Amino acid sequence: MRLIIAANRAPYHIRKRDGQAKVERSPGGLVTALDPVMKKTKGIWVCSGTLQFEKHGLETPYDIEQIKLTPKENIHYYEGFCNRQIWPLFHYFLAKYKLEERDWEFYKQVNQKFANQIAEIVKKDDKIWIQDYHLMLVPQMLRELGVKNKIGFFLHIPFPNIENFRVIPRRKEILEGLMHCDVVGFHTESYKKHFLECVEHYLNDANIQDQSTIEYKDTKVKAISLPISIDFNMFDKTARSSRVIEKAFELRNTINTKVIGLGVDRLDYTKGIVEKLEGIEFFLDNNPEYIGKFTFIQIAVPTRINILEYKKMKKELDETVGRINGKFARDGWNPISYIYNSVNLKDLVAYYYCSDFILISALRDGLNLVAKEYVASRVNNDGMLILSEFTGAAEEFNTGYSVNPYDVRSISESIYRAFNNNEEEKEKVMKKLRDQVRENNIFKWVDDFLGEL
Ligand code: GDG
Repeated sequence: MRLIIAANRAPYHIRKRDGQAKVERSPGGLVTALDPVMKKTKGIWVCSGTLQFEKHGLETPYDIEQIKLTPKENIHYYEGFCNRQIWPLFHYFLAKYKLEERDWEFYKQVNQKFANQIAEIVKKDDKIWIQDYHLMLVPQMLRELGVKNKIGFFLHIPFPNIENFRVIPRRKEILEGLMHCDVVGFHTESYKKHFLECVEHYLNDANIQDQSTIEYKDTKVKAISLPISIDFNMFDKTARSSRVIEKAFELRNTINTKVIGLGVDRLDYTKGIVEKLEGIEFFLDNNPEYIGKFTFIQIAVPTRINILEYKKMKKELDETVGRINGKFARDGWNPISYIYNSVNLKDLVAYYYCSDFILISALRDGLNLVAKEYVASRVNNDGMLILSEFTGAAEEFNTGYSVNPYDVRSISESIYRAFNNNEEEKEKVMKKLRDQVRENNIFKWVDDFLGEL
């Protein structure tokens, strides 16, 4: 069996170091997970892009078929339909939803380009696995092109309830696009339930059995919930390496406060970074005895920097950090240490390893891989995962420390507990979480999905 993956982003990129170009695997759980299967089956990864591997004399471990997007396609398909329509709406940010009529035509056009490309390369026994909200029309388009292979689809973001989903004028076309898959996967039972509710409401001919199988016209689709995971052993091993332990020690020495808290997020309004910092401010306002005793490190990775909403958010974040640090700073100490950049994997694990707690305050998040990476990096069964109840991961984990990020008091109380909970209790929780992630790792996720397919 050969696997064809279709995803918006490429699994490899070109990195220039000391004047030499090298192929580097793109970060993120999905690529890590699928890379071994792709190498083994000599699969093909279809994505958008114009990376010139051959021109630089570079080889990738398996074929990458890139689809070149025009500037207009980038604006209307990627920035427009994907990131100004689907992204805010599926994350319940109705106020940020911007309907631009033309976006839809470009979304269809790019999905068609993907379908054409796949139809051209697919062979009889291949399985096709389409990733995420960028490509929801591809399954139907493939069938229209006569492709009979097994088709799977996985949605990495939440599937919203009907009251949000109904806002999209093209809601029916989107559902119909997915009806041509054999398997459609979601992170949680709630997302699956929302999807089935929308199917039932908008597709009159759909017949849903056992809350999972949909018969629609002459198609049969199975909806499943299967939360994505991480390469547990890789994080565990990295956290035990001398380079990480040294770096973590160095960080603790430099920071030099009793407690270190951590936040790691893409700079996106869904991640609730400003809300998190306001929670920290509330904590210090109400517990002044902790002033000078803890530092919160926030790593915010730039993304989608061409979209106005993201530019505004960066400005708001800069101002919030400045205001809170200005309010509490003394004798060279600042409550918030803010990194607006991405860090390399070993450094990231060192941050996970050295912090007493991680605070994930997403206002809405499909799953949140950072939660699982933190757990996998806590090789001494210590640390604390404070997790927003609005993440998919919260449906899977019982951390004992959940927060409502809209409520500064809830964030503040969780930080208080990070200082005051007894170590035995924390260890018990962390051990259990580690067992869960170790067992339900990313390789099991891939096996389970392909098994269903
Ligand atoms: C989408 C959904 C769902 C972050 N900073 C650095 C860095 N990262 C890596 C993390 C993690 C990834 O980025 C972020 O994953 P998340 O799951 O937290 O969030 P999204 O990017 O929004 O992902 C999400 C996911 O898809 C998978 O289905 O969980 O809900 O929104 O892997 O480690 N990596 C490095 N340096 C950084 O500074 N190396």
